Amino acid sequence: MQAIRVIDSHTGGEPTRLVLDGGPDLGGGPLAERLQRFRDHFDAYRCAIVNEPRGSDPLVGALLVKPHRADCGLGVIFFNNVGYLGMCGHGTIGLIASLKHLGELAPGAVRIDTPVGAVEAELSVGGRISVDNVVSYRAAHRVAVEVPGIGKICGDVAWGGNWFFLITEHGQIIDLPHVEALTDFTWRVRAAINAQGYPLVDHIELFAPANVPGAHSRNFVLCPGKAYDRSPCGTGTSAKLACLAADGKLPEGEEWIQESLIGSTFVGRYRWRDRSKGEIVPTITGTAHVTGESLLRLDPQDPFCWGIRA
Ligand code: PYC
Repeated sequence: MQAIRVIDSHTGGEPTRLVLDGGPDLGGGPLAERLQRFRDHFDAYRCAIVNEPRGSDPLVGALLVKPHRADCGLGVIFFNNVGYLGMCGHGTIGLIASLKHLGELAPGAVRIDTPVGAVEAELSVGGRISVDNVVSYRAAHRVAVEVPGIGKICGDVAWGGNWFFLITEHGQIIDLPHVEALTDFTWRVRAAINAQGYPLVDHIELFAPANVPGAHSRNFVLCPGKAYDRSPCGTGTSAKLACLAADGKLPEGEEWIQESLIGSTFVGRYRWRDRSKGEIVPTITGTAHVTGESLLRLDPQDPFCWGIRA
C-alpha cells in the first residue's frame, strides 16, 4: 500500500499539509514546468492529499521539491482542493515552521523556489517567520463590475503571487457569523470579474475596519475552491500592500497589520522594487504551529483512495 509522509501545521488558523515523502515524482526543470506536470499527470495525488476523506476544503498542500534556481535551498509547489497556487504566504510560513519542528532548519534565511519566482524566508530565534514574497503590483485600479443580483461593485486587480480582486466598498459585514453570506457574495463577484475580462482572478478579498487592537484592517478572502482563508492570506496581504503603495497610503518600510476573519494577524511591509512601475517586494511576518505528523495510506481497495473530487 502506498504511503505519503506529511506534516500538518496551521498559520493563523489556515492549515498546510507539507508532503515530505511518497508524493509524485515531477522530475526536474523550472517549477512552473513541474507544476504543469503535476496538473497534467499526477492530479490524483493532489486530490488524495488535500481533499476529503483525508483533508478538507481550506487545506493547502505543499509539495517539497528540489529547487531549480541555483540560489535556492528549497523548492515548493502549493495546491488546494481544486487546483494549484502560484505562491502561498501562509503555506510558506507553515513550511518553515514544519522544517524547524523536524530539526531540518535553524534560525536564519533560506531562499525558496516556487512556480512564480523565488521568495526568501527568515526564521527568527523566537519562531516568527518573515517571507519576502515575489514582486507584487496593482494591475488595474477601480474596475467596475456589474454583479448579477448585487449591482455595481468597484475594486482593484492586483498580483501578490496569486491574482486578487480587492474591494473596500461592498456593504458586507465581515465577521464569522456572516461567513455564508460573504462566501455567496464573493463567489458571485468572482464569476462577474472573470466574465468581464479578468479570467485569472481566482481570489476575492474584502476589507473592513480591524477589531484586533493595533491592526489596520480586517479581511475576508475567498479562495479558488470556495473556502475562505482563516489566515489574513499572505499573497492577499501582498496584493493589498501593492494597492496601498500605489495609492500613496503606506510609506515604504512602515507596518501594515492585516487581521483575518478569525482575528489572526500578519504584519506586512514593503520596499519599492520599481516605483515607476508600481512594483513592490512585500514582506509578510507571522507564526505557524505544527498540528500533526502522519502517514497517509493509499489503499487500492478504498473506493475513495484518491479523494473526493470537489
Ligand atoms: O496565504 O497566500 C496565502 C494563501 C493563499 C491561499 C490561501 N492562503
